[in-house]
Amino acid sequence: MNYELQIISYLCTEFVEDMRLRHSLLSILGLLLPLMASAQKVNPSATYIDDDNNTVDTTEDFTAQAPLDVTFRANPEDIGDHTVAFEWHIRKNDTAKDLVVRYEEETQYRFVESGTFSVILKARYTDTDVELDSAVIKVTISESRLEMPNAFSPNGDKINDIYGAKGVNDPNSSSHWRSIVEFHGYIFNRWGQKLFEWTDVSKGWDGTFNGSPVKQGVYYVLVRAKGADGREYNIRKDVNLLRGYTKETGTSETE
Ligand SMILES: [Ca+2]
Repeated sequence: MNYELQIISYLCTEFVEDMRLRHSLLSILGLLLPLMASAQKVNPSATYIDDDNNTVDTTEDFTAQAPLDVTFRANPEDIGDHTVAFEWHIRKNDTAKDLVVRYEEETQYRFVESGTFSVILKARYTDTDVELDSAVIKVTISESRLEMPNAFSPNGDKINDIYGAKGVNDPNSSSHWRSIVEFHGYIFNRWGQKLFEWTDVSKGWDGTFNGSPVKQGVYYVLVRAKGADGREYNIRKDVNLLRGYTKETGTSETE
C-alpha cells in the first residue's frame, strides 16, 4: 500500500467511526427524547356536580358551592411501561401548608369551607426517577347565602308548591342558597306543634301533615344552618300557606 492509499484508508475508517458515533448518539437521543417529551404528561381533571345538578368534568379552574365532592384524576398520557408515583397536595389560598396529601392516581376530596384552594399534582416515574411536570387546578368555594320565603302555595300547580330555602322551587333564582354545609328546618303550627322537619337544604315541606293537606293559614318556620364561610343562620318567621293561586283562575293571593 502506498502512502496515498494509506491516507485514504485511514480517512475512510475515520468516516465510518464518525458515522458509528453519530449513530450511537442518535440512538441515545432516540432513547432520551421520549423521556424528555414525557415531562408534560399529566393532565389532571376534576369531576363534580354543579349548581344545576349537572356533572362537570374539567381541567380548568372553577367556582362552585360547598359542600362539594370532587374527584380528581391524574390522566397520565403516553407513559409506556413506566410506573408513575402520584402526589396530590390540597392547599388553601396558596399557603404552603397542605390540608391533605394523597398518593393515588384518582382521589376524592370534600370541600366544606369557602375560599380558593390549590389542588397540586406532582408525578414522577418510579423506575427512572424522572419528574413529570406538576399541574394545578384552583377550586373556589363561594360565600354562603340562605333566605327563607314568607309564603308558598301547595296546590299542585308546580309554582311555589314546596316550602323551603329560596331556590327550592326555582333553581335559577338569584337568591338561591349557596355553600350551606349544615341545615335543619322545622315547621310548627300556631299551637307550637311540629308538623315537619328536614335537614337537606334542597328539600322542603309540601304542606301536609300525616299525609293530609293542612289548612290554609299562618305557620312558623325555624331554621338553623351553617355556611361554608362559618356564617351561622338562625331564621324564624311566619309562613303563609295559601292554596288560592291556580293557573286556571290566574288569581294571585300569594305574590
Ligand atoms: Ca302553587
